[in-house]
Formats: sequence, C-alpha cells, structure tokens
Amino acid sequence: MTSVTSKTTDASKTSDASKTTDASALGQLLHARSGPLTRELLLQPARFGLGQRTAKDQPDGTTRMVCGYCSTGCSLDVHLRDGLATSLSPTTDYAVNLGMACPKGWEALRVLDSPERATTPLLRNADGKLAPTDWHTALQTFVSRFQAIQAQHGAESVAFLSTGQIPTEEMALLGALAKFGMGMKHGDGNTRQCMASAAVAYKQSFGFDAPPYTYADFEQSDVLVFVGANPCLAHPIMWERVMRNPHDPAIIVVDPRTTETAAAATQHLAIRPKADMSLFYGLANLAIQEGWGDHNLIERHISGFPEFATFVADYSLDRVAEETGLAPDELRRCADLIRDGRRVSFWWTMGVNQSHQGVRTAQSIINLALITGNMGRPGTGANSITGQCNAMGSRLFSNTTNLLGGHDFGNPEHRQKVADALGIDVARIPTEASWPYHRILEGVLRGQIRGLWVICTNPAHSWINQHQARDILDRLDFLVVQDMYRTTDTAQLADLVLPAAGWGEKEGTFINSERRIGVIKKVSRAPGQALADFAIFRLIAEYWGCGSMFEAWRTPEDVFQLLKQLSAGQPCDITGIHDYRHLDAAGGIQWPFPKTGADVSRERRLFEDGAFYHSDGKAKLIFDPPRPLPEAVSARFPFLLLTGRGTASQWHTQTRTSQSDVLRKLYPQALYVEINPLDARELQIRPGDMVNVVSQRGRVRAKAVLAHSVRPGQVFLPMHYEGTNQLTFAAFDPHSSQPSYKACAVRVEKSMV
Ligand SMILES: Nc1nc2c(c(=O)[nH]1)N[C@H]1C(S)=C(S)[C@@H](COP(=O)(O)OP(=O)(O)OC[C@H]3O[C@@H](n4cnc5c(=O)[nH]c(N)nc54)[C@H](O)[C@@H]3O)O[C@H]1N2
Ligand SMILES: Nc1nc2c(c(=O)[nH]1)N[C@H]1C(S)=C(S)[C@@H](COP(=O)(O)OP(=O)(O)OC[C@H]3O[C@@H](n4cnc5c(=O)[nH]c(N)nc54)[C@H](O)[C@@H]3O)O[C@H]1N2
Ligand code: SF4
Ligand SMILES: [Mo]
Repeated sequence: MTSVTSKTTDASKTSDASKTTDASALGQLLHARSGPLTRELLLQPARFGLGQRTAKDQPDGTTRMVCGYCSTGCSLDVHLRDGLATSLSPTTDYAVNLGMACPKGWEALRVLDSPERATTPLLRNADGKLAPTDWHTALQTFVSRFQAIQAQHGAESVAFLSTGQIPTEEMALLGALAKFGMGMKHGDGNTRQCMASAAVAYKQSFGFDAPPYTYADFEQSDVLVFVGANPCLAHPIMWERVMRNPHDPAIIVVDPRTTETAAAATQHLAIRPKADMSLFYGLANLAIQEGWGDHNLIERHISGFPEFATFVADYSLDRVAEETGLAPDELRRCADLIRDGRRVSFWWTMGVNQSHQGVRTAQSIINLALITGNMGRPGTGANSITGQCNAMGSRLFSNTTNLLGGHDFGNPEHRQKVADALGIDVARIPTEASWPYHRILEGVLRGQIRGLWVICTNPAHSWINQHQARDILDRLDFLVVQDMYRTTDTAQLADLVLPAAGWGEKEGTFINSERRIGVIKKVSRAPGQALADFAIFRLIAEYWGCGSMFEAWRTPEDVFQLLKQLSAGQPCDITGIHDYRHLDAAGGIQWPFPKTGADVSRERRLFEDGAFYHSDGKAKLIFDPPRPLPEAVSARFPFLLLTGRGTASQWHTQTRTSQSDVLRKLYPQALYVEINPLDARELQIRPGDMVNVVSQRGRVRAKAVLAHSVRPGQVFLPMHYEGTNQLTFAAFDPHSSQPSYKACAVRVEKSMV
C-alpha cells in the first residue's frame, strides 16, 4: 500500500543544477542570429516564453503545486531555498489528497537531476550519431527540414504526436502552432492510447466529454464498482479516498486478474477478458425486469430507453454466465448489491478503454448507471478515471481531435469563434479533426506522412505492436523528439532531439480526473540548455515565420487567459477563474466555473439537475452487440496476454521513475511474466525460471512469476518494460481508435538459454 509517512525528500542537489538554463540558450541564440529577432530576444526574452519566473516570488519558503504523474492531481508543498526546491511533502489541506502522496509524488524532484537528461539539442551527424548542437542550428534544421518536406509532399505530410503530460497552455500552443501556424492537419496524443474510448463514450452519451464526478464520491458511495481498474497501484491516493469511506461500502471489482484492488474487494468478478459488455447488459436487463430504477426519471432525462430495454432483454443470466465465465450465483450477488445500494458509483479505467469495443463497453456501464438513477447524486456516477496528469487538459485544449476549447473542427461557427478569439484568418483552421494516432502511423507507411514531431511521449516503447511501430518510425524522412531525457527509446531513433524542461522546471496548469484545474510552478532550473516546451514552441514559431500569430501567447498565463475566453459558453466554461493566483488560493477549481452563477463549492459533480448536453437535454442510451476478440487463442498460441501497470513506483516507459534510486528499489528491474501455477506445472516452469513469451509478432524473455492472481490460460506482462509491446496485437476500437492493449494470443516456452 501507499507510503504516506511524513518523511521529506532531500533534493537540494536538484536545485544546484546549472544556473544557466534559459540564459544560456538565449545567449546562444543571440550569438547566432542577427536582425530584428535578436534585438527583440535581447530586449524581451519573456516574449518568447524564455526565462519563466521561479517560485522565488513566494515569500514563505514553501509553494504548492500539483504532481506531474497521474491524473489524481495530488498537491505537493515544495519547500524552497532562494526560490528553488529543496524538498517536498504532500499538501494537507488540498481537497484531492488530504496530506497523502504515493512514492512517485514523494520522489518527483529527485528524477529531475539525472545524467540522462538532454542538456543540449542533439542532431544526427554524417556518421549517423546524435551529436550536441546549438539551439540556433537545431531550430534552423527543424524548420528547413520540415518546410522542405512540406514543399515537396504538401503541408499535411508533417504531423505531430504529443501527450497528456504537459500543461494545458503548452498543449494549446503546440496545437495552434502546428495547425494554424505550420499548416499541419494531423496531430494526435498518447491520450489516444489511454482515454479516447471514455471521451467518445461520454460525448455520444452525454453530448460532451464530461466525466461527472468529484472525488468526494469515493467517500459517499455505499457501493463502488471498479471495472478494469487497479487504483491500489495506478491511482493509490484515489484508493486512499475509498478507504476513508465511512459507510462500510460494498466494493465490487470486475477484473480478470486478482489485482491488489480485487483482493481488497467485497466481491471480485474474475471476468473473461473483454466480456464486460455482456455483464452490464445482463445487469441492465435485471434492473429493467425487476424495476430498480425510477420510471419518471428515465422518461424525463434519458432517450432510447424502449430500444435499450428490447435489446438487453436477450441477456438472461444464463447467457451472461456463459459469455463472461462467471457463475450465475456470482452474477446474482453482484446484481443484489447494486440493486440494494442507495448510492452506487461505477469507476472504470484501462481494462475498459483499451479494447476493440472500448466505447460500447464504457457505454454499457454508463447505461446501467443512468437507468438505475445513479447519476448526479452524491456517491454515484459512471466515472471514467483517466491516466496522465493532464489527459483531461488534452481532451479539451490540445487542438487534436477537438478544436481548442472542446469545439468541433467541422462546425463553421466554432471555427469562426476560435479564429476571432485568436485574431487569425478562419481559413487557417482545418475543417476536419486530425487523423487518429494509428492512422498517422499508417500514413507514414503509405508515404503520406514524411516528417514527425514527437513531444513528451515515447512511442518506440508504448505504442502497440512495436515490430511495426519501429519500422514505421525508421521510414520517416525526419523525426524530431522533444523530451526531458536523451536516452528514451524514441529519442534514440530521432534525427533531432530537442531538450525539454520537465515538471518542476516550468509553469502552467493541469486538469485532473475530477475536472480540477491546478497549477504547476518553476521550482527548479532545467539542466544545461533545456527549455520549457512553451519556450521551444515560441521559438519554433519565430523561426518558422509565424511568430506574429502568437504575439498574445507570451507566457503560459497569457495563454490561460486566451483559453478561458475560448471556453466561454462551453460546458467546460472557466471564465470565472481569474488567474493562477485564484487557482492557487482556491486549492484548484473544477470546471465548469463560468463568470456568472458559478457554484464555488470545493467539490462539485455534474448533472445534479438532470440536464445533459444533448440538444434535448437528455442522456442517450447507446449499445451494440459484443464482438469477438480480434485475436483469439489457438493451439499454437494458447494463452491470452493481459498487460497493464506493474507497481505504484513505475511510470509507463520508466524514463522518469528509473532516475530515482528510491523508486528503482521498489520494483523488479527486468521483465517478468505472471503465470498461473497450474499452467506453470504443465509447462514445467518453476518460479524464477526464464521463459520466452511468444506471439505472432515477436518473442521476449521474461522471468516467470507464479501467481494465482492470473487465471489459468492467461498471463500478464507489465507495460513498463520495452518487450511487452513487441507482442501486442494492433486492434483498435472502431469509434475511438484506441488500441486494444489488453488481449492477444501468446504461448509460453521454457527458455533453454
Ligand atoms: N504506478 C503507476 N500509476 C499509473 C500509471 C503508471 O504507469 N504507473 N499510469 C497512469 C495511466 S496513463 C493510466 S491510463 C492509468 C491506468 O490505470 P488502470 O487502468 O487501473 O491500470 P492497468 O493496469 O493498465 O489496467 C487495469 C486493469 O484492467 C484489467 N483488464 C484487462 N482486460 C480487462 C477486461 O477485458 N475487462 C476488465 N474488467 N478488466 C480488464 C487488467 O487486468 C488490469 O488489472 O494509470 C495511471 N497511473
Ligand atoms: N502494452 C501496453 N502498452 C501501453 C499501455 C498498456 O496498458 N499496455 N498503456 C498505454 C497508456 S494508457 C499510456 S498513457 C501510454 C504512455 O506511453 P508514453 O507516453 O510513451 O509513456 P511515458 O513514459 O509517460 O512517456 C512520456 C515521455 O515524455 C517525457 N517527458 C516527461 N515530461 C516532459 C515534459 O514536460 N516535456 C517533454 N517534452 N517531455 C517530457 C518523458 O521523459 C517520456 O519519455 O502507454 C500506453 N501503452
Ligand atoms: S497518486 Fe498520482 S498525483 Fe498523487 S502523488 Fe502519486 S503519482 Fe502524484
Ligand atoms: Mo494512460
């Protein structure tokens, strides 16, 4: 379980890091360039996003900011000496974490100080090696190479892939620069891998991508249902909130594996992978047959009920038992718990989203919550927990799938509104959303995409089916990677690496899972010549020749003001927030927060008035029959491979968490595979043996861990090791294009070497 002790982390070394950051990069630029830009850079560096303030301005020696890892959005008190961080401890009076943090949060400062940091731009030289270069050359090369590709193959032949881990202001600047300034049409985020299914499900069901809950709901439910979610290790502080629930709640966990979360549950349903839709249709059928819900409410607030009732009528308990592999009496017990609950909340994460039918599965959960009246009241809701610290910011402001501010590229009024707010020609705004991630990569294979700019994500480890992914990245004419570390798998493949400042070294805002906007600050100087992504984007705009378009985008806080304006009248209206100081003083603010009529309570949920965002004000019941697994097991590949998070101390591709000595001690250093002891016995595998895990696409070596937590016929690989995605099968949800990371066919062999 989570470490919540009061030890503080000594990270004074971090604050001693180079004092030269922005100044050094700036000096170099000035040296190299002449003309009007030089004078302006010299006179007004802040205009180019350079020289962000450190938290020095805070008088009391401590400043608070949200954590830069997961979407829980805990607040951390950072203790300062001369404006720079020396240590941190979790904030006690913050509505999210109430004085708690997980190991990643405690160690957040420590990972900044590492020999693996990118401290200068790196350019691939004639020998094929990445060699240090100066910012001026790097920016010139960036512009000349991408512009040459565009001149030859069209503006759309350059694309970007970004992230849910940089501040909203940086995402918005990137999205606007790439699409309105540089003429790109295609750009997507790693959030596609993570929450696209939830976003599409909400949009279709509610009329807007709006997770309805507040974390207080964890404490107010009398029944909590977790579906494909392992908060004990993926969202430990959310789980701590569940543990604070005073109502002795029933906890139901639906997961093929007996995870830490499942082990703590009242009832664990070890469902057959990807059979969740049948389960929720079956429960909905019982709810309708037995009249659990309030018919007046259904009539007033929900559309599509008669069709839904007819559809689920086929889902008898026997059929559901057959399809899910669960016993009828287990199903009945689960149904009784939900029926008898007064405040039932449903929470889902990647076990739902990362599926060939993620959207409809999420909607099967939303439907059940809606028809049983578990929406808009304390302790209820169909609640998607998202992953990264600012995945929620990217959903609204990254200018990828949605036009800035949750608008639609396809809507002429929306385009005009955005053009007016930004003072740009509406013709610069694409009339369609970007291709999704996998389509961009297919575009590379087809020669339609020739240049790619990768920001704050590591697809050469995290994207599905690495065999193909690596081949695709290799085919690019020019690959730019912008990262904190020069050693990532993707940076190693790049033609140009741009060194970025990270969390703690720059300012901006994140939006957490419960829609709470929180601030991050500069409390440490980035090493060498690394620059905040914000400054890099501003400089690229200047070098590209579209700098004038971003005159008003000088600092992150300027951009925040612009984004506020863009949110006006949207469900995510935040025009009532004044500035960063307001966010700080309020302890973060959840959207919506309009200028007039804002509810100022610290914890707010949506839909308390039963009004949804569709034009008829109703929520829609949306459903489809389940589809078979894209890659079923076979005689040659008899095991189903599940993947996911391994420990609370590992973050994704480990570029950050592996930099901390403390975190590194808390998890296995090499790939391991969890296998059921019965299967292991049959294969004569003993604990600790090295085995090969083989799929149609690859073969990896892993240490065998014998565990009853996985069912016979299934194995589990954590995603934190590069080998895992050499095996995964590239199937996608047809509505969200989210990859189905959590089910493919493999075999396990004892390794002879
Ligand atoms: N320590 C740590 N915390 C993290 C992260 C991290 O890397 N490390 N990453 C963050 C991010 S970006 C994300 S997206 C979240 C992810 O958070 P979670 O989604 O909670 O984590 P996962 O382990 O990916 O998947 C959850 C569970 O889904 C189950 N599952 C697989 N297939 C199915 C299925 O068909 N049905 C059901 N019901 N369950 C299934 C798996 O067995 C697994 O236990 O975590 C966030 N928090
Ligand atoms: N098999 C399998 N694969 C999965 C998953 C799974 O469950 N199973 N889960 C998927 C999910 S949900 C996710 S979210 C993805 C995550 O996949 P990735 O996004 O590829 O993983 P990260 O390691 O978080 O990569 C972020 C990168 O950004 C860099 N970085 C950090 N901060 C900054 C910054 O401020 N600026 C810049 N420029 N760079 C920065 C880090 O060093 C790191 O290299 O993985 C997906 N892949
Ligand atoms: S739970 Fe998430 S937000 Fe909180 S300290 Fe851990 S990683 Fe940071
Ligand atoms: Mo994620």
